[in-house]
Parts: sequence; structure tokens; C-alpha cells
Amino acid sequence: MKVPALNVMEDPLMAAVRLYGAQTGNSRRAAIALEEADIPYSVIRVDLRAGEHKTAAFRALNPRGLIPVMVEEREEEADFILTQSNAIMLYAASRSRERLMPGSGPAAGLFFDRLFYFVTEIIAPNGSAFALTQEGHEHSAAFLAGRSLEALVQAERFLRDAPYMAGDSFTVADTAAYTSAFAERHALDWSGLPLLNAWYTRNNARPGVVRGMGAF
Ligand SMILES: N[C@@H](CCC(=O)N[C@@H](CS)C(=O)NCC(=O)O)C(=O)O
Repeated sequence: MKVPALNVMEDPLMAAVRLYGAQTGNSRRAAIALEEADIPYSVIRVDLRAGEHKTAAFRALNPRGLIPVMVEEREEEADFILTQSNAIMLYAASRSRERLMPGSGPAAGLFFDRLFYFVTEIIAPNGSAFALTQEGHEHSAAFLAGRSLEALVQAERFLRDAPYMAGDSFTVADTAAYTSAFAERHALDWSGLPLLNAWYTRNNARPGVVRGMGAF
């Protein structure tokens, strides 16, 4: 499905929000959230292979030298900078008038529960597994990757009573889950996960998801 990138502006001077990133889950999650929140932004592609994220210019934005980074220009104030994909995602959701994130009560509690399930039990261990692989610790990496995949499989149960991860409508908990499912799409046994499969297909058809996935 090809959807024109309506929110993405190629000219960095055109939009007050700039998103620095590459074709990674963390960058895509941030882009999907900006798209779903209808926040115009420009994309700055960071070439990881060339080490652009380790340059002094980039470290001025994020001293850790990691992507994504969101920069929002504000009139007569210093730029507002976020350096965590999940913070960018929640910041975008906070500007959606509760469309992408319930504001209070049990609905908000359930949303946080699901969001942190994906962030802490799937996304974080996966990132650690990747780092361990790069350092040659294959056994430990496989252990963490296995736990992460198991948690993703068990997310099937969240969809028993509702079409989305935190209830009846799409929230950024789905964004967190979607980039994880995309990363594991070849490892998952989709035939044994009918609810997760239907949810994944539903998300694949969302223009904001399609545009965010293609932003970089
Ligand atoms: N907690 C950060 C993690 C950011 C992160 O690890 N980014 C990776 C790419 S997805 C990166 O920049 N890796 C380059 C490196 O480690 O040198 C977030 O969620 O944004």
C-alpha cells in the first residue's frame, strides 16, 4: 500500500518539528506517532553506517549519540529537544486531545499497563539483545530475544475483548506494539495468533502507520 507522505516535509525549514532518525524501530515509532497525531514534521535522515550520529554536531542534540531525536523550534525560546523514542511518542499523543492516549481513569491505567508491557518487556530487552550480539555474547542475546518474542506472542490475550491493545481505539500502545511485531514478523507463527494477525493487518492499513514506517 503506497500512501503519500502528507505530514513529512522534505524541506527542514518548512516545519517547526524535525525528526532525526533512520530505518530503525525506535525512529519509526516516533514517526508513526507524529503522523497519527497529525503533527507536521520534517525528516532528517541520519546515516548510522557513516557514523553521523557520533559527530559533535549530532551529539549537541543528543550527547548519547543515539537516534531518534526530535527538535521543535519555538519562537523566542530555545529549541525543545527530546531524545527518547517513547517520549516523542507520548509527546505526540499528548497533543492529540486524548485520541491517541486516554487522559484519566481506568482507561488511562489500562493504556499505561499495555504501553509499558511493550516498552519494558519487548522493546528494551530486544535492544539489549542487539547490543549483546554486537559484542559477541550470542547466548545471552538469544535468551533476551526469546523472552521478548514470548512476551509478544502473549500479547494475543490483550486482543480477546477489543480490537486494539488498550481498548476500542488505536493508541500509541499500538504504535509500540506494531514496530515490535514488524521487527518479529518473520519469527512469529502467525497461524497460531489469529487475533494478533488481524490486529497487525488492521494497523498495516492505517495511513499514519504506513507513512510513519516509510518516513526514513
Ligand atoms: N532509549 C532510546 C534508545 C535509542 C537507540 O538505542 N537508538 C539506536 C537505533 S534504534 C541507535 O541510535 N543506535 C546507534 C548506536 O548504538 O550507535 C530510545 O528509545 O530512543
